[in-house]
Amino acid sequence: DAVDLNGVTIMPGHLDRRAQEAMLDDLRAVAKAAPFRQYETPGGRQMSVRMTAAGARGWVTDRKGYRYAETSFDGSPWPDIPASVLTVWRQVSGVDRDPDSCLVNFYGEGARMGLHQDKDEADLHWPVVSISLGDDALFRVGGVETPTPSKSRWLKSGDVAVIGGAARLAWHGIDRIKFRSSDLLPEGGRVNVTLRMAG
Ligand code: MD3
Ligand code: FE
Repeated sequence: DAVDLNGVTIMPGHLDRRAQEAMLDDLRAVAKAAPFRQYETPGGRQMSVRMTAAGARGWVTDRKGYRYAETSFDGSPWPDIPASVLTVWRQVSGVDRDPDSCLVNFYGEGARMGLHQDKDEADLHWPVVSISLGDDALFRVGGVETPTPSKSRWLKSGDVAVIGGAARLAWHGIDRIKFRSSDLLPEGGRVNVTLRMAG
């Protein structure tokens, strides 16, 4: 059953093992066309998470700033959002328009994502859908005004989260992953897919 964490709705085990494997295959094809990269923040720090994207727009960052780009780093359009991923959005988002942006995050050993707010999207009323694959990750959600106080929960492979309403602007991050806690990725690590309406 669904779990609420400061307004974020988590659906543990939404995807069974077969669906996780099929989605991972689709995401490997995305990463073949648009390879994972370690982006630089505007402040000049390298992120520990590796990223790529699918859809009309992909979130990127470099010294110039955070933004949505219509092309990947080699100048070509991002690959299409896989059908397996769109299916989850249609099941859980509660809206009848498909997302234009699919960010794919890869967490290797030691990768983390500091507390932040997602506000680079043009219209913040649309929900965000997040899908976790692979290793367990300690997810943290704070408030909308301040990062603390916060609540945390381990996200596991196959868990899906829907973020809408007031929680859309909540501070959140990934404290750490439990490397090799899942055998979904033979090489270890965690893949997170976030679906958004960016444009
Ligand atoms: C809560 N990704 O890519 S997904 C991100 O697991 C990001 O890779 C994390 O935060 C990850 O921006 C967390 C769950 C999530 C996504 C968006 C949110 C939680 C959110 C937006 C607002 C509040
Ligand atoms: Fe985020």
